[in-house]
Amino acid sequence: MGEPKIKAVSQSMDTIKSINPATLEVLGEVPNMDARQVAEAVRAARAVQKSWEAVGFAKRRESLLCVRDAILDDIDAIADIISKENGKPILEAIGNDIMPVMDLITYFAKNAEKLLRKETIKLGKWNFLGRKSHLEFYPLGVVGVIAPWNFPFSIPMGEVAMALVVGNTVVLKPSEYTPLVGKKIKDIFDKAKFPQDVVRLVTGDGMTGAALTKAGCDKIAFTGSVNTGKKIMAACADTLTPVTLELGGKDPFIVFKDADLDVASSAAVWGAFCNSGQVCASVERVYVEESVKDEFTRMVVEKTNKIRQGIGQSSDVDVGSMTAEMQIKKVEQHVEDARKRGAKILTGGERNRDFKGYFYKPTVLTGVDHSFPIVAEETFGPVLPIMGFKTEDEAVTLANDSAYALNAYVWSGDVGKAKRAASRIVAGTVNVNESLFTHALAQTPWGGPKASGIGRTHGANGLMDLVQVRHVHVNSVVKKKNFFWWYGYSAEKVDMMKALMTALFSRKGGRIKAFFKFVRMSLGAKVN
Ligand code: TXE
Repeated sequence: MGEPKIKAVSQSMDTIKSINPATLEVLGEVPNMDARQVAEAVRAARAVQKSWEAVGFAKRRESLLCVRDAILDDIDAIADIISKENGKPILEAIGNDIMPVMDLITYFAKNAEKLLRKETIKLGKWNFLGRKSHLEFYPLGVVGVIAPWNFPFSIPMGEVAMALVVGNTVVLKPSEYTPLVGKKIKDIFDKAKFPQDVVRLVTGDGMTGAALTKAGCDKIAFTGSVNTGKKIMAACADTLTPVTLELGGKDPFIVFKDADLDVASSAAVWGAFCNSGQVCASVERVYVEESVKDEFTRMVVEKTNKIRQGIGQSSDVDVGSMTAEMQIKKVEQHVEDARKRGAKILTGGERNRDFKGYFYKPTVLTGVDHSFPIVAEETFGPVLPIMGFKTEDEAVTLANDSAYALNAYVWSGDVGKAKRAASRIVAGTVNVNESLFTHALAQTPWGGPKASGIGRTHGANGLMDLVQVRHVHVNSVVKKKNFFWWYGYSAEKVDMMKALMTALFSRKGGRIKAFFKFVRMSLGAKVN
């Protein structure tokens, strides 16, 4: 029996098999849905959107708290399928996938209404002319969520919950590598007694995702690779469908010599190898001040060698398997390339053959620079390249020398210095004396510039990405003279406009005189 086929290149397959990447056992299968099925799901989600919007914040809040209850009631089964389908240790399934969702639901259930409260705009001098403006926020409609496999629960659940709380309905397309977690998400909404079709699930491969981008959604929220992000943006351009794209990172980790090296080295090890390095916020490039580089590297290697690798469902395992064969192959290519070009592999550097599945040994290497793919491209695996720097300027320059800009880390005993460096790094998030973590904060925005994508998920900024803005402008003095710029154009009116410009903007004097000229002329202005 050959290896189960887990990713379709075309939709010749009716079903997709889900496998356990640690054991290569088949876990189940799901339909590989086509464009017709996807369009039906979007139509159904659209049909109930207005009624979901109309129930209001209080009812939606209560519904989401029922989702939270349903998760808590089923925590072991949810963690088990996350761990089995993705390969990560059970503690990470609970701590990094489920826990952030519980917190996110709690935060947005409580705060979404407040964050989207009607907002008055100060109009300055125009207020005196009786004008007032305010902003209202209302749902986009149907949001299509296209999800990855690295955090198969927390990424889609977070996006789905945020889209729902503001009154959108959702069509979710989980990754073809983790479709059973997608099914579990749908079960949770069913158990929480969500109205039918408010959350629809479409399972399948990239073709199913592509169909969703063409099915008339009002937004596509995507997390995944740069290449697919570009395809999605191009597909959405046709219908001017807005996109939020979270496309990963190549996060720098700067260690100044005054950092607590023991804590910083543990932070680097955890940040690089958590989830087998398949994290968009992974520590992917470490820069250490030269005078402490050897000591720091020694600590990192020592700690890496203590990591216990194994099947994720045992509770005493630190690093599980990777999720997909294509991903472990990418890691092998990057490490082999580095080895051939003279990099020093200090530990790891190969698959862990003690297991049947996709296990790669946590790997630490030096002797690399920015010309190596392992430093320049997103490896998305358990590798930790360490380089040196001499000055703060050099550290910042190295950190900024990347196609990506999602997230960065600065470690120093001098928080002022670390904050100064942080403010010079181009990134969506810069962490001082921290590792991973902030994706789990519902309150803070997630996303970054350059190849890391467009828009934000999480936080007030993320919520704004899921609503439309309506500007309402009210004129409370309805007199014709108040609209002197309307028809009835004349040479006097041109003069009057010029007087107004001088009165408002001149820096050369004559503003008061111009103002009175304007008032005098406006009294005689005629409007048709
Ligand atoms: O991603 P894809 P893959 C990066 C990481 C990894 C690489 C490839 O570097 O090595 O991406 O992973 C759906 N229209 N990240 O191949 O293809 C697909 O079915 C619409 C970073 O898994 O981007 C899946 O649901 N949808 C990342 C989702 O897109 C399409 C997390 C992601 O798949 C589609 C994961 C199409 N044409 C991987 N083609 C992060 N940002 O954290 C595919 N899909």
